[in-house]
Amino acid sequence: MQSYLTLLDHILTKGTTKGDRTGTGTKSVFGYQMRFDLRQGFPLLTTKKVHWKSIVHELIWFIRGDTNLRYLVKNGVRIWNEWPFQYYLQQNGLAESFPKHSPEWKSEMKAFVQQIIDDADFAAKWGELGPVYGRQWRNFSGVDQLAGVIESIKTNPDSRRHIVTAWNPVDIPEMAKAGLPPCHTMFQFYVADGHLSCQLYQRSADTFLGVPFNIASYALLVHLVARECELKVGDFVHTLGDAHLYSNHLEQTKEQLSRTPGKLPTLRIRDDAPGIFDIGFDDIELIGYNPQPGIKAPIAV
Ligand code: THF
Repeated sequence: MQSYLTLLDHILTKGTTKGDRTGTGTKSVFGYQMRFDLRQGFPLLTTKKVHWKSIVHELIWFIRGDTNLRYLVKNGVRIWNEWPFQYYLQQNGLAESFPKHSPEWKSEMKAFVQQIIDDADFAAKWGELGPVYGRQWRNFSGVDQLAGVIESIKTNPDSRRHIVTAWNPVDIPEMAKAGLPPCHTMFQFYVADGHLSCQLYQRSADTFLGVPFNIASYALLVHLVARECELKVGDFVHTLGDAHLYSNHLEQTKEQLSRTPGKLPTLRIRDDAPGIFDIGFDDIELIGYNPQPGIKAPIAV
């Protein structure tokens, strides 16, 4: 994970001060690439505790083609709450009464999430994030890209067209309403010497909060697809467009950089686990994850 820490340092020292959609302000660089050899261990950050459970559930949610917040919050995953909640406030003329990140906003969000859990009709109406990742992966205008790419890896491993794209220009306005246009825009698989590699193009990278999740999520996806295709894991190549540190994450970033990385954990998928489309949380096990304490930082909405 040294390459992640090098990226943090690179943005801190070389980044340009740049405004952004959320009004928070960032330090930013454009164009950056990291490579993680998945044979060396599972790339989950050890220099702070990362909420692994959220990563696994979010990926299962994508793989199942689900786009409603309900599955996530029922499983204790909070990372998508802000967007449908903010949309709910706006649509109900409440955005002014609940300034972002204020105590009232936080308690109102708690109530919102509880209602998503308790009330299926409310969840159907307000928990829907629009045609985000899960929809595009499994049903991009009728195309099941994930099943298609797995089939093409199996039948034609040398192909240079093993691509899944979440960037569906027709659907972007609908995604922007309650969710977000995809940050991890497209990915490509590559097979050589019996090993499966994957490269992701991420257009926008919240480097302190989001990127540790994104790296682990795609590493897990490579493991799941490799298992499905009877291949070993190779590299995860992470290519970033606008790689930024929010101005309210700079102190946390320095704290992160003062720490020394530990040994990487390993991933195990149970031998009797079903295929990728039916995989469950308990089929996936992370062994030997001994991170340093978490570092809190506010998410930009
Ligand atoms: N929006 C922004 N601003 N940054 C992102 O990284 C991001 N994502 C997804 C969609 N929109 C985004 C959501 N991914 C956290 C982590 C990943 C997220 C969103 C939020 C987060 O807050 N993590 C905290 C707490 C985790 C917890 O325990 O619940 C952390 O400390 O890691 C990029 O894909």
